[in-house]
Amino acid sequence: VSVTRREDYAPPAWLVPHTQLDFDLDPATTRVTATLSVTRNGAHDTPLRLDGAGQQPVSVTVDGVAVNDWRIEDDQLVIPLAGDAHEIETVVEIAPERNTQLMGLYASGGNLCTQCEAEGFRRITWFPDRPDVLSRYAVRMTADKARYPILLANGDPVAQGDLDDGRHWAEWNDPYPKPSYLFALVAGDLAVNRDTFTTMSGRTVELGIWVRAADLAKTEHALAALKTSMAWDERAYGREYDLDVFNIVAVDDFNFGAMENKGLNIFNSRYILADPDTATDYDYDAIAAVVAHEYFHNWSGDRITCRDWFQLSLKEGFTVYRDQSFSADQGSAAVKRIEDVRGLRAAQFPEDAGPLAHPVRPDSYQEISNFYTATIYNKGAELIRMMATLLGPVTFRAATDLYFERFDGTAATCEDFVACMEEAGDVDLTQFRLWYSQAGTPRVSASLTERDGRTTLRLAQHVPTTPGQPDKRSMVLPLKLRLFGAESGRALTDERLVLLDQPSETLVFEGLAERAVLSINRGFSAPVIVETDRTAADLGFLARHDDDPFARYEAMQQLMLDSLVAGAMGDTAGHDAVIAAVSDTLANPDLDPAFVAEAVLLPSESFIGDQLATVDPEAIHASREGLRRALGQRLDDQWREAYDIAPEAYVYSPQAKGRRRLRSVALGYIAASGAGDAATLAFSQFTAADNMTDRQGALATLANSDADEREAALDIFYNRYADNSLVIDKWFQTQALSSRADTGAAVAELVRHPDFTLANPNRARALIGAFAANQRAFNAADGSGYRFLADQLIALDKLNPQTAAKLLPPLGRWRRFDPARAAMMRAELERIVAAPGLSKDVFEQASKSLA
Ligand code: BAL
Ligand code: ZN
Repeated sequence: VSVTRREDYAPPAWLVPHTQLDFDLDPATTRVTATLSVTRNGAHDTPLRLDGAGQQPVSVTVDGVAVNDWRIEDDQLVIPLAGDAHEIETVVEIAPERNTQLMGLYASGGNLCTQCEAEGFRRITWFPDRPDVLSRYAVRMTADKARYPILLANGDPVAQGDLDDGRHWAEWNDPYPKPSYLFALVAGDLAVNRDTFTTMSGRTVELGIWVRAADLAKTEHALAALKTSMAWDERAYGREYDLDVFNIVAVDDFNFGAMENKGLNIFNSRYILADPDTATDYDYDAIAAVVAHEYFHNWSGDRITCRDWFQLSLKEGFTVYRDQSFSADQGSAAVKRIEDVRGLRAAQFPEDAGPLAHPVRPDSYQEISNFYTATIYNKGAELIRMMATLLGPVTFRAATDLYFERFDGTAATCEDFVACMEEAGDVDLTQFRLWYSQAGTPRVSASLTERDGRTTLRLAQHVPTTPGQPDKRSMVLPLKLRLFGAESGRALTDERLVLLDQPSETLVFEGLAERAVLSINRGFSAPVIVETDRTAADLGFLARHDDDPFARYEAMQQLMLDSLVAGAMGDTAGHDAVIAAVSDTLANPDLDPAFVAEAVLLPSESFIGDQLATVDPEAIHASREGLRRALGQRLDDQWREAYDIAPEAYVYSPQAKGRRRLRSVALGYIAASGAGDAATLAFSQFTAADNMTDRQGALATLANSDADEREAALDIFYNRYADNSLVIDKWFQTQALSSRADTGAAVAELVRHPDFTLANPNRARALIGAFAANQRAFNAADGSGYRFLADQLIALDKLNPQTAAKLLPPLGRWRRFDPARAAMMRAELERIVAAPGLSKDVFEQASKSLA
């Protein structure tokens, strides 16, 4: 097994100031001629080493002369060179239509497109395929004009023309030096939605979103989001767009959500295409967030890239923080924060607590594709957020200005970013840097005691051991806190930011007028787990009175969690405190419906599992369903009141979104109550809906039920959207997420459905990925879920290792389960490791999960 280590970083031996690529495009055989101007970097006598992926060069020339003293060593083309500057030309042939990995140049929906991050460019041509080799690219493409009338690449178009044989050509030039992972081209039969954007210095940028002609009407939302993002980045970060054109292309077969190639973003179509009939509010929000994310990468990623892949969070953590801030500005910042924390807890906390835990800046990898993780992205964003909190908004902006100015045009490191924060903020971030090097979610215990008129807050931190990191040091935890009076409900202190940087600390509050209730980690100021000894009464109090919306939500969640965990452990769970708090939240006219919807939603089954020493999926399911039923029955009137708000014609706005969300949560509780009319209500919502949010919300409720309407709704939905693959993904996913006892069997049947294919990553994730996230179904006591996932994963690995490896982590959670389940999960991991021809992607994840 070959391991790449951060400590082994060495600058490139050769630089490539200029790259000319000539593509003779054809799905069966594409001929790529690459002309690299190379210069020796420093005094050494190392030969030129170019990365490839097993392809044989058709020819190699040096300064115009064919040579044959090259050799292939470990997938590298090694060319001895005498001088300090040469021009190297290689010719290779590749087969896009046989590229099922979707890395490099491949075919999707009859078009040709590329995906190069992280190491796909080497599947196109020989090149020093590492992010610190920045080159100016000139690209020429030749292709059949009828089949591929549109030819796009990075940068600006330069020239185009027709050839006699029905083929045509186009040339594009990107004036900005970039690493190979940002290279892109698209050849296809595409229609465009065009607009322009005038930048803050008055330049006009031609915008284009390219899709198949039938999808053109579904591009308005993405185009609007792009313009909003461009203006936002000027305002919030002073960043202006720098080319004359900005193109986005949507493709159906894509491993990532999207890709930030310079001037030519390529998107998974699920993050572009939307209209009210086919996309939910969640989809609309995600499209705006991903469009913004990729656009923001133009500065945090493209203008300043990463020195090596260990620095991935430099661009991803920062860019996620930027897109989260953007989305917060478009609607309710409180609800956005709640959603982001829920996502972090669902994906990153389990990762940080399991066998695949790694620091935000990892120390080693076998396959870099495995490190596009929630830790690099979402925990990385939390690190940026904490630094922004420490510096305050004005200083943080000065620090990012310094970063953009100092490192523009370079390949930088996480350390470079932190040093800018330190310098502009005039703060010492020495200990803060542990956030980059130590894995694991810190735990904070907080307890408040009162004696002789003094209130004492004791804080202690513990960072758990993670693979390869047995001993942890104390970290800097920025905790926003405030005390409230238990009787009056008034704030007893201002909000203060406490930096817990010792194993334990004590804070004393003198002369408080009444007993204090602790509000801590307000706004989720630190990505930690806080354990408090707050009573149900105090949590209920905070759920009603806390002035920080996140803390208020959190108090409600903790109250629910305490009741659900007790229930799962066999205690007779007390539901009363939860029911009272939910009732008061529903009745409070001052609260935003979008916030109410989040606040009254129970924690997921897997999050409940994360609180238990041993996950008992059936007991957790029963506990949660029990509380849902009790809430549904006891608050029936209130759910119906929330549900019966006057129907309104569809509009996408924060307010309308919030009302739809609350209605769908209410419908879920009405169904959970066992009410006889629940299925009728859901089915009539399903048929009457004028938008996908309401339609899918009703379908999900029915999919969980035994009602007769269930099959009818699934059939109607399928037939209505049979030719829309993104909606058919929802059809698969809704069934895979069903809480019914027969979901495992249903999913096993669905893989035989004519529309199911592992070749399309969205489809694979919609059915297999969703099923593995369904805690109860996946962890069926007979091990059938584990066997099923392993079978699918082994099959998918042969087509697309990167996407297969992403589906593996649920099997790696075996330590969290009882011995019988753990043994079955391990057996499947061992079967995967032993599978013939296994990719290094899946091998790394499976072997680390077994260790
Ligand atoms: N760079 C890979 C896709 C993304 O994070 O934008
Ligand atoms: Zn990104």
